[in-house]
Amino acid sequence: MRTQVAIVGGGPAGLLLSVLLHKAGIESVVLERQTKAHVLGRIRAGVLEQGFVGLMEEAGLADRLHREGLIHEGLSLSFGENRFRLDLAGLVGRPVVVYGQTEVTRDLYAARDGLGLATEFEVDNVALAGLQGDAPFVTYEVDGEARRLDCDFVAGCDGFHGISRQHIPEGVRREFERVYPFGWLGVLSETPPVDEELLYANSVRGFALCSMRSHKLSRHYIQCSLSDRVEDWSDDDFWEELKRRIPSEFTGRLVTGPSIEKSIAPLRSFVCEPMRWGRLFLCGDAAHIVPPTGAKGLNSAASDVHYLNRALRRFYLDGDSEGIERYSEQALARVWKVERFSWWMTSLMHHFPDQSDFDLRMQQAEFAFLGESRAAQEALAQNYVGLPY
Ligand code: FAS
Ligand code: PHB
Repeated sequence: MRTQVAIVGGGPAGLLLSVLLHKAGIESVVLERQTKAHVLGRIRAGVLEQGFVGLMEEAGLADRLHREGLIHEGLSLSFGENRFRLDLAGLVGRPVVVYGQTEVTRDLYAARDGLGLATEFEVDNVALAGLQGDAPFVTYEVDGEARRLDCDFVAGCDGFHGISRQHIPEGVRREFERVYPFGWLGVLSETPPVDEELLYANSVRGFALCSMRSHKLSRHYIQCSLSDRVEDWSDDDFWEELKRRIPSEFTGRLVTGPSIEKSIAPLRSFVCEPMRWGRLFLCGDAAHIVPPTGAKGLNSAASDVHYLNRALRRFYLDGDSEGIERYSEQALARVWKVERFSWWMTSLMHHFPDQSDFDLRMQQAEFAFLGESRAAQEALAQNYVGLPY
């Protein structure tokens, strides 16, 4: 089989790239390790930057997003009983949209099916070859049958645990990582959100986040120990701990209920440089990971897609290779700013097991300054709504 762009990974990055390339008449094939049902069963991100919405509009996929997405013009941040509202729209003139990654992925798969775009599911033993030449190819198996996909370029959109990044030789690849000494225990429940907007809370007991997917579906998180297992937390224990971490003005409004999904996610900051090697381009979690505190994981996958889509269009439509040559430099310039913001917000809003009393005072002083300084709030808002592409 032959195509122009082989896309390894059928998550949001790979799917969005494939639809945008199709819009420009550029062929691609998506190779996905799991079944479609498995991919659609993942509960992950919940907040979209305007840049992401713009890409979905460019792909012609934003109708349901505009119908069902919740426009959020602000959010709350609390430290113990101290709380302030960050007026995103008032500070930087833009909101964010609350619309689950699951729905984004559903819209992307529906669009690809409607366009008749090729996806190979349950692929095994994917390997990349010829990346340093002008005729790369991908080998893989489906039901034990060996297959080969010849292409011009490979987009490695296969996430943190994928194989694409490993095809950049160790002597070429530089990896930067910080693993955080805690995880997030997340619960999805068919209960109304505690407030109209998101609440990020820090307390001496640790971080909590009150988010949502709709006015009837809530998504809550609490910081937990890395040694915790989901089965260690009953629903009641989760709700009681969440109440201890959010301001008392919210606890009375919190509607609890049975979890319909419960999972623990580890937190890490990670970047791989470069994001290109010959005809291979890394995109999304395959190249970088952020702690979800700043709601940037899915959104930084989108900015990579923007740069790669633009680079490949210049190559195929204008015969111009500059976008391809500059992809890694351009993508990384934004990735590192997003990494910094996500690290900063995680450092501010979590209780670190080894933190000293002085560290706690530093967190409290930074939080107090944020509450008083419009300039500090504007900087936070600029990052949260999304830095320019
Ligand atoms: P993905 O990991 O979504 O997709 C990669 C795809 O490649 C997967 O479908 C995988 O099955 C496939 N794949 C892997 N290896 C392969 C191979 N060898 N061959 C073929 N296919 C292969 N971000 C936020 O902004 N907010 C959040 O709250 C949030 N919560 C998260 C919770 C968890 C548990 C995780 C893991 C991530 C979370 N993220 C969150 C980040 C997440 O949303 C990612 O940023 C987003 O999924 C990135 O999309 P992709 O780059 O497409 O990677
Ligand atoms: C979510 O709704 O899952 C969510 C929202 C904001 C974050 C992280 C997760 O920062």
